[in-house]
Amino acid sequence: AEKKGRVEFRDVTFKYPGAEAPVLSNISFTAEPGKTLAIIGSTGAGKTTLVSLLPRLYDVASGEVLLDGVPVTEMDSSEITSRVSAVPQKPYLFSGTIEHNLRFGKPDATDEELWEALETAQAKGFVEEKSSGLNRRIAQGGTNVSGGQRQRLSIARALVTKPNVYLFDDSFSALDVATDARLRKALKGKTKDATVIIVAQRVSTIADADEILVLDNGRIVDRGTHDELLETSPTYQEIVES
Ligand code: DCP
Ligand code: MG
Repeated sequence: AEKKGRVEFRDVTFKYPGAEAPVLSNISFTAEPGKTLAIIGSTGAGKTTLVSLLPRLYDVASGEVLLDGVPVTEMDSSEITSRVSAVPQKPYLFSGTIEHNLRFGKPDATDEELWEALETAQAKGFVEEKSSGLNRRIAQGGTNVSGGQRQRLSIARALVTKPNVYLFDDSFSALDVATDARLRKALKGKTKDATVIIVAQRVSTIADADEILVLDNGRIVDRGTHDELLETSPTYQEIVES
């Protein structure tokens, strides 16, 4: 069967409600199953806004966002959430056990599936280190775990749902470079059939992506692989050097 999870943005323009100026203009790209698309750009460039349009946190002003050829505006929100897993820039953990937090998107997941997701997300050791294990209590907002642990639990939660599309919004920034690299390697093995879209700050996180979009002031100013952008994109070079 054909792999699912093809994401297409067609000439998308977006304004926040009440705002005058668009924060995204003429955004067009395709992200394919089995591939990793990365988005990089300075703070305020519109990266989070861009990835929020697929799960329809907002709807576009003009243009179209399609999932496997179907405009997301024509899909049920439950269908979108079952097929697209987003790890938000500020991951949200709620008051309850680790198990509750992990099962959020897939209540019937087995313990084995939870542990597998934790292993991929490099969070297995952290959960195993206390005898309460999966029953360990998380405080509202995840305030009793570190930022990096919150990110990894949130990544594990996304993995549990086994979606067609993963959106990682700056999900690796609180991790040290070695953990970041281990996590992405493990992730690659588990997301072979899925479409992976990664928003990143660090070039090292996305250097091996199949395509990188360089976003500046709401527009895609350059696109290509890491090696291509090093040759052709002054904006990318600036990010590399920063
Ligand atoms: N913006 C807004 N209303 C919101 C969210 C954002 O008006 N609810 C504005 C702020 C920025 C622009 O939209 O001018 C783009 O914001 P993003 O959060 O999309 O920017 P990034 O994700 O690229 O920034 P960062 O790297 O800081 O996460
Ligand atoms: Mg952002």
